[in-house]
Amino acid sequence: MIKVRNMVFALSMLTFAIPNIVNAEEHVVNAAAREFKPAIVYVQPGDTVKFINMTSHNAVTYLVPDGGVNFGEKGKMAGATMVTPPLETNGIFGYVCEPHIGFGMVGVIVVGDVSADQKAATKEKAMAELQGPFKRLIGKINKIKAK
Ligand SMILES: [Cu+2]
Repeated sequence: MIKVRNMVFALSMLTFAIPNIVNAEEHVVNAAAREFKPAIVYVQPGDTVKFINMTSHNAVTYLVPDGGVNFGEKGKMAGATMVTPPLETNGIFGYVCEPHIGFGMVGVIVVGDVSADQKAATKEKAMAELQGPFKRLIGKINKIKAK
């Protein structure tokens, strides 16, 4: 009896999970010379972002929405390619290439619809928390299209 119940539970979880897996998209960002292209990416919750041409770069989050998962490893190169974990949390993820932060090699990933208030709050957080060249993320936040 317990086994049947577990099976039913497992199947119901599976049917719940499948649509997300099928719909999840992988977006590509190219680490071209000293900039991320595109530097602003709009994704849906559950999507991933794949960074390519990363041999001499990394992509490390310095700004994450509440409850959001960081990606990239501080002080470490990414390898040839790097894929973020599924980005489930709505909001703005700001990341930088640490070796090239001085060149403004930074980018943002916008997960889901972001309101003007959310955008303003993220900008405020960035101004309060980010130092020196990391403030370059603010320029990218300014260019995000709020909905
Ligand atoms: Cu770089």
